[in-house]
Amino acid sequence: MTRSRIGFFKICVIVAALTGSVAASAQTADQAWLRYRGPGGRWLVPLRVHALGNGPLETSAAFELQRGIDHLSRASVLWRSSAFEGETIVGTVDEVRHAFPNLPVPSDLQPEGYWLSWFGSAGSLKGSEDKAQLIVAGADDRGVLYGAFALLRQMATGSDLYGINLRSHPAFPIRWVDEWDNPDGSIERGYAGRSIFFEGGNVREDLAPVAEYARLLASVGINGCNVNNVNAAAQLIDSGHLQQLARVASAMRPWGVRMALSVDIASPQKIGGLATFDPLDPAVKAWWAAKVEEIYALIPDFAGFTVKADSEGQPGPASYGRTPADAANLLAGALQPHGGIVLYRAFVYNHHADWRDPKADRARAAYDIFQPLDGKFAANVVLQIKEGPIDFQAREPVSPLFAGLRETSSAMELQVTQEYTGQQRHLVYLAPMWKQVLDFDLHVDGKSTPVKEILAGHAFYRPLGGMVAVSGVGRDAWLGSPLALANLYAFGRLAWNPGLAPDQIAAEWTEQTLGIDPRGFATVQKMLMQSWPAYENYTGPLGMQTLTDIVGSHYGPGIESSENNGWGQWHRADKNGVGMDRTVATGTGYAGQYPPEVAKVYESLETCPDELLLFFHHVPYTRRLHSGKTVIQHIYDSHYDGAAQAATLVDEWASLQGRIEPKLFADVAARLEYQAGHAIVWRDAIVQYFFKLSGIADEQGRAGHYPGRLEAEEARLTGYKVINFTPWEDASGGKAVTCGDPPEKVTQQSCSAEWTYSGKAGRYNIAVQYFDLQDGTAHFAFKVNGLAAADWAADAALPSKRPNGDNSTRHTVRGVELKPGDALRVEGAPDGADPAALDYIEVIPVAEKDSGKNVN
Ligand code: GCW
Repeated sequence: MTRSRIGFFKICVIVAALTGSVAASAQTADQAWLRYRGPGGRWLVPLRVHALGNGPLETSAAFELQRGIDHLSRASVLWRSSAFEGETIVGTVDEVRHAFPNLPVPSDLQPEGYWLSWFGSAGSLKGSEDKAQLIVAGADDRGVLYGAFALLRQMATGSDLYGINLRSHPAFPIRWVDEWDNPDGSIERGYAGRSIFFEGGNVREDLAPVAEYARLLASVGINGCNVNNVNAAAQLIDSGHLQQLARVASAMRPWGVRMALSVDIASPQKIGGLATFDPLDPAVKAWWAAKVEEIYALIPDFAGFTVKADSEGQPGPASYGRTPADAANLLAGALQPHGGIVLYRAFVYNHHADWRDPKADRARAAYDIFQPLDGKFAANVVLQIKEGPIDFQAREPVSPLFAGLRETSSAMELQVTQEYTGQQRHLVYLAPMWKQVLDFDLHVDGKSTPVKEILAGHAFYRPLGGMVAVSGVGRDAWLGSPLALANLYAFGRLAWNPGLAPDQIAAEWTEQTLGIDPRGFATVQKMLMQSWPAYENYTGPLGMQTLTDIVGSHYGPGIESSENNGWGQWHRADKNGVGMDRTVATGTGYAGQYPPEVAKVYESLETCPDELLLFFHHVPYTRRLHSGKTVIQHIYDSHYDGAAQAATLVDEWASLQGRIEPKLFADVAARLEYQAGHAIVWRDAIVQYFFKLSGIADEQGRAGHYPGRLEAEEARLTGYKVINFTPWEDASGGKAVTCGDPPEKVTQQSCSAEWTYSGKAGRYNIAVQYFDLQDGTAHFAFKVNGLAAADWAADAALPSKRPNGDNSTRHTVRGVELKPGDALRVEGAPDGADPAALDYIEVIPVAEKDSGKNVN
């Protein structure tokens, strides 16, 4: 039925009273995508919700539907008339069949699946037999809940429900999020404030945000949440903490989200008083069996354990010469009688590898360790494998281990929390990356074998499998940045249906979250889709990985930090070439871990795709890519392109002004402006680094030339001292100036840098590149001929206590009139341990139509 036809009916009617009240929590799911604001159109839905059963999940489903319908009906132009009677009916397929024996209720819905169906006319008259019935039927309790959310999603994205007949079920049984929260309330690699679960060593009193989080998770079909860091604190499973954790499980239970815990495999020794944690020791086995009994007595629907062992300093079975299978099976044996599972992480590697050894290769580790154990794991063990063989880089090939396990279930681990992808300060929509991984064809036995088919258990007939995202939500607006929530949303949607297209998911999320008109959400959808390619371009293209500080923040540029150490994220750049030789013929042999069809493609320089060339091959800078460019030229170009793309995001968002809530608009605008500035930091660091190392000129003459740039170290300085920078490439020309020396408290009142302008008279934007350190709020002022043109506070929370690429920040003073001879001056007032360090200023002509771009 078309929307215009709807107008012929006297429609929609009864706004039933809400059956409950929204949790009194400051942090709610409504602040993410469950806003139920609607597309503003007209649709048809019976407003009265009727639940057939009274189980807790069904009650949540009915409550949520009623709440959503109520909100949406207020937001939309609905036709109301008391003449329309109908109901939205919620129940399991059994309940629906029982209540409506004549309806063609499907008998073959898959677990957790649902069926949405409309019966009756669109606008039946009061008293007529032909009442409209919109059925939300679930295969089971969870299916009911997911069906209710699916219906709400249809409504919120403007779908016509009249005549709907929709069935759906999840592709994978395991759809979990992992939180890396510590008992003290901090979150490993979290960028959104403190934990919603823990504080001060204990579970928090206020768990309302946990319930709201579970609601958010349920809305996209996520059914498990592992609540503590995989670098697990053993005490969390002592009896006192388990009592507390039972409250967390209860908070999530109404939304069908089962709680899981990360465990320290040395717990029997650390908290159990045993002399050993040897997985084959009978006393250890008995300890775990009793511990698991205790857990299930408190949390009957406990989902299971996640295990990080023998990895990055965590204890593991290797201490006793035992295998990961021994450790996993020990826990699996304890959990099995209760229906629990073990997610054993394949992220096991030697972080003291010998970087001088050309055969050493961290990428090989997971396959080398776990593939030989295939078939040795208990049925309720799932290997949790990071999507790539290294560690959530801007781009990696798919882990070959997915193809190497035929008798072991596997789940793919990925990160919503943007550890190596901009830490939520950069907009990077990751669904396109995940989709590539899910669709990647591993060609097992010469047959088409997309990763998603392996995870679904179809490829090797496995009973378990799925997707797990390290989520990193915190108390700061869930993920800190509003647009970053698109990643959490997309994760859930892909874990439900890996066949969905990332741009479609982006549109869905945008429409529900921002509720803007079609032109508006097309803009946001486009921005999201541009963001990962842009980030890859200005950080680490050609499969070099994210060229960040890998021993510290994992945030700003730090190209050499990955070399000369045992962590194994090597790119092996030297004066002649770059890339890691992972071929079978001359390298580490990693390429040979793939099935032959795939191995062949990566092994050969001729066929290896450009985007992964340097992951598999060490090549001279002058090697020509398939694109026709040399490697070095591609490095230069991609960084300039990436920074320009980041600047485009600023413009695109600006075009939405007035059509988005002002607060949200301003928040995102500031973040994108920051990102555009930081993309320039990345661009310049990598370009100047490779320019110096290779000595090869940029065909476009940009490397080493920065029009309009005035270096702080060349200014007339008062108080400021010139410093040699570490790493050198993170400051323009390798030098900056600082007003005192962090991290000790700086005592200087203020310093200044002054230049005499010698360019043409005109109107300019002045970019001031400074370093915004954590502990203290330095202040800056920009003056022309002694007159203040701008001042601002350096109050951002960025990583690192020293000036470097993590905290190099750009502030643009717009529309300044200049003439030759003008004195341009930056004054920096340090505060705390922030020495108001300064890199340069850049005088950028205002284009005829000032686009607000920050690039030169
Ligand atoms: O990416 C690395 C992170 C660690 C993390 C580890 C892991 C929990 O830098 O912080 O530790 O991976 O996945 O275990």
